[in-house]
Formats: sequence, structure tokens, C-alpha cells
Amino acid sequence: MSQQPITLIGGGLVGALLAQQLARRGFSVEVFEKRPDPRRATHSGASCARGTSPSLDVGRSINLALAERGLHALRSAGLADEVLRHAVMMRGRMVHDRAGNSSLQRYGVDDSEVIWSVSRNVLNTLLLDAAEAAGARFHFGQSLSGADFGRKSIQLTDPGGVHRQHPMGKLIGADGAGSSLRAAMQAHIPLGERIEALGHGYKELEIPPTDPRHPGNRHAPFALEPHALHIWPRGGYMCIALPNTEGSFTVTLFLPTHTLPTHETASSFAQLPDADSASVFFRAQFPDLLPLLPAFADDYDTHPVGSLSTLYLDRWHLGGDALLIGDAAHAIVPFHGQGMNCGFEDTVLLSHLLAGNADDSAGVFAEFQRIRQPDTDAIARMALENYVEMRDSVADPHYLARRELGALLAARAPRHYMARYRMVSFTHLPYAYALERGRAQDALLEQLLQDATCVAEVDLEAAQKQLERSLPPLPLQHHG
Ligand code: FAD
Ligand code: 8RB
Repeated sequence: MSQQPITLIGGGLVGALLAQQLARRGFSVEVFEKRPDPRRATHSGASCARGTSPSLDVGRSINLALAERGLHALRSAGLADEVLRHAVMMRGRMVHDRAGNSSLQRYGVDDSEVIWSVSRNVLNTLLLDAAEAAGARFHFGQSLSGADFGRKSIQLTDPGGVHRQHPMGKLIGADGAGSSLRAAMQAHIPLGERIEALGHGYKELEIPPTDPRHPGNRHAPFALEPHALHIWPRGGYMCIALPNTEGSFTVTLFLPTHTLPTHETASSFAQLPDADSASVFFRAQFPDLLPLLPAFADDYDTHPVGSLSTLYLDRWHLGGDALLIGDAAHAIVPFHGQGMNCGFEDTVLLSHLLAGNADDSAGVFAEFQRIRQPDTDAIARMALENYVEMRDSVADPHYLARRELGALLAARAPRHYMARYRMVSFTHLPYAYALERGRAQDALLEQLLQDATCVAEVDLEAAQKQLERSLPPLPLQHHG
């Protein structure tokens, strides 16, 4: 048991889970969170009372995909079962083509390999309750506005704009992609920050539940198959939809922010400034989706365009005084659905390292970055690559052939082949391993398909032998 006080900045998803993990291990943990307590906050707007579980599902439904890495961290906090009770299983991607046809591409080999759609509000509430129960102390409406590392003091600002100084314990910043602690650290010493904008933005829209008195479809109250992550791939852009427990879906449009001069005809948010222009675009590009969006005009005009970028830092910590974790250290683009999962995995490693060596925070923070950064670099890269896969490749015959051959090899030689998506989403294999192994497997599949016009022409017996000869077995004890 250590009495070393820890000062956590940010009580979002990663901050709340880390607070629970550290408090449970006997650390004294204090959390400063900019926003009001989401368990008490009253939301303005009509959506307040919606939801089957009013105590948890308040506000606009924003959902996240939870996969094995995140679930594993929640299991270690004793929260996995409770979270899954509020989640919708997604077995695969449902790809909707331009003609209005849809087909399911499974994510895993069976229903043990699925991802889960869970509301951010539900998750945050459960995490805050658990962290408080473990002994962490939360201070809401307290925003970090500066840090004096010489005097070991932080500046906090309340909602009325009043500043105060507070002594800093070991500082840990889980204050998200726009981290104030990161800015305060950089004022002290350069962190080597690099922010790479994707050049695409996003906008959220909503498919409401269907009317229970007129179900009119086999999935009621869901307007679409509930147990899938829906994708409308359109080449340079796409829409996706994730199910919510109460029958609605949160739809996200991903689109370039601006049109490049060389692509005069390409679409972008700049060319679609309002719902009038956007509805013409949707009628042409997403004709089967638009009718499911009764509040399209209002959603489009009132929801902002979000920006997307990847954050890289050379340093995550200032000696043993301050460390960044989660999005504050390594924000990524959303296309692998791993931002939260990765941040949750961070908390497992960090709390483990701290528990083992509470008196040497400089050593622990350095070790944390040393172990973790190759993996966060790898998921940053795979997230970027998965955008192209989702918006483009999922409808490409050559990609589908490679996928099919991969599945056949995985069935014949499960110790030697596992699709990269499965390594990322359903195992605890390091992200850097998944990236490297995925490259080697893809090269082999390409080679096997080079001389064949279709998968049926591939000699599977020979292909399996070649796979087993050229790649070492997977370290499958990491399987979730
Ligand atoms: P955040 O969740 O951003 O929390 C930061 C907290 O710090 C907030 O509570 C904030 O109020 C607080 N804070 C900020 N500044 C200060 C300050 N100065 N002082 C005190 N407190 C402060 N990830 C997935 O794995 N799967 C998904 O499907 C997925 N979907 C997403 C959908 C959307 C719309 C978005 C935006 C992100 C999604 N992500 C997803 C990514 C995921 O949300 C993030 O990776 C994750 O929330 C990171 O957690 P965090 O605690 O580091 O940051
Ligand atoms: N951030 C996701 C996947 C992979 C799906 C697949 C993709 C929305 C913002 Cl874009 C996206 C995935 O390969 O078939 N799993 O989970 C979640 C995703 O977007 C989330 C909802 C999102 N994240 C800003 C918007």
C-alpha cells in the first residue's frame, strides 16, 4: 500500500478507469474534471427522458465500439458484465452498396468474436461509480489551467472563471486529445508534438427507433439489423451506423473537409455547408439511408463538423512529475474503433507498473512509454489504414478474395493465420505485433492469389504448407 498521492486530470473514460485501478491498489487518488458530474448533470434539449434506463441513458446517444482490449480492462475492474448488460452485440460489418443491397462480413470466426456498441454516458457513469467506490475522490467543474512544476502546484479554474492553486501530487493527464496538461508540460519542456490532420471531418446523424405500433420490419424497434456495424462505403467517403440499446442508431458521415483543386467534382463538407445541399448529396449517394433519417435537416444544421487527426509525441512524461495517458498522449483517427480500447489497455499496464514500483515514478513513467509507444504508433497506423478498407476495399473483389482465402487458411491452420482485424479486436497481442504479422500474412496471400484468378483455383493444401513453413506459429495464449 502506498500513500503517494496521485493527481489525475480528466475524469473521462480513461481517467475514471485509471482512478478505479489505482484507488483499488491503495493509492490516494484525486481527480479534477472540467465538466460537471454526468450523473447529476441535467441536459438541455428534448432527448433528456429518452431511453429504457433513464438513470443511465441520458442525453444524445453517442456510442462506442468496445472490443476485447477494453473489455479485458473492464473485467479487471469488475465491470465487464454490467457494461455488457447495456451493450448491443455487433457480429460484423453490414456493407450497403449503391444499389441498396447489403451483406454481412463477420468480424470473427463465431459469436465469441464480436464487438459491442455501448453508450458513452452509460460507460462513464459506471466507471465513475466504480472509481468512487474504490476510494478515488472526484472534483467536477474543475479545469486544469496551468502547472508550475518548480513550485509543485497546479492552477484550477471553476465554471465561474475563478482560479485557485492546488498542490500537485504525481500528475497524470487523462484529459483527452486537447489536453491542457500537455500544453502546460510543453510550456516547461518541448514534448516533440506532431499533429497530423486527416483532412476529413465527421458529422453525427440519428436513425430513431421505428414506431412499435407499426413495426413494419423484422428488426423492430431497430430500423436495420441491430447486431452489426453498418457501413455505406462510397470510395472517398462513407457513412457508418452503430446500434443503441433503445432501438436507435448513431450514424456518422465521414467526408473530406475541403475539395482539392485537382478533384473539382469530389464532395466535401466545404461544398455541403447546409442541409439543403447535403440532402441532394445524400439522395444521390445514400438513397437507402436518407429515408431512415427523419431529423436529417435539423441534425445536419445543428451538429458541428468534427475534426480528425493523429497525435504523436516524443515524450509522454516529465521525469517522475507528470505523465500523459489515453488520447492526451496518442489520439488516433476512429476507423479501427480502438481509441478507448487502447486507452483502457494503457490503464492496465500503468496501474500494474505503478503498483510494482510506487516509489520510482520517473522509472515507471519512462518504462510505460518505452513499452507502450511502439504499440500506440502501430494502432495509429492501422486506424488510418482501416479508413481506406472501410470506405473502399470492403466493396473490392480482390480484397474480398484475399479475405476469403485468409478465412480458409485460418480454418485449416488457426495457429498460423489470424486476420489482422481479429488480432487487433479479439486478442491482447501487442498492436505492433498485429501490424507486423498482418503485413507478412498479406504478402503471402497476395503471392498465393497472383497466379490464380479466383480463390477456388488456389491449392489450399500447398498454401497451408507454405504458410506453416514461412511464418512462425502465433503466440495464441494472448487470445481473449
Ligand atoms: P476523453 O474521453 O476525451 O476524456 C477526457 C476528459 O478530460 C473529459 O472528461 C474532459 O472533460 C476532461 N478534461 C479536458 N480538459 C480538461 C482540463 N483542462 N481539466 C480537467 N479535465 C479536463 N474509441 C473506441 O475505442 N471505439 C469507438 O467506437 C469510439 N468511438 C468514438 C466516437 C466518437 C464520436 C468519438 C469522439 C470518439 C470515439 N472513440 C472511440 C475514441 C474514444 O472516445 C477516446 O479514445 C477515449 O474517449 C479517450 O479517453 P480519454 O479519457 O483519454 O479522453
Ligand atoms: N470517432 C468502429 C470499427 C471498425 C469497423 C470495421 C470504425 C465515430 C468518431 Cl469509423 C469506426 C469502427 O472495420 O468494419 N469498429 O468500431 C467505430 C468507428 O467510429 C466511431 C463510432 C467513431 N469514432 C469521431 C466518430
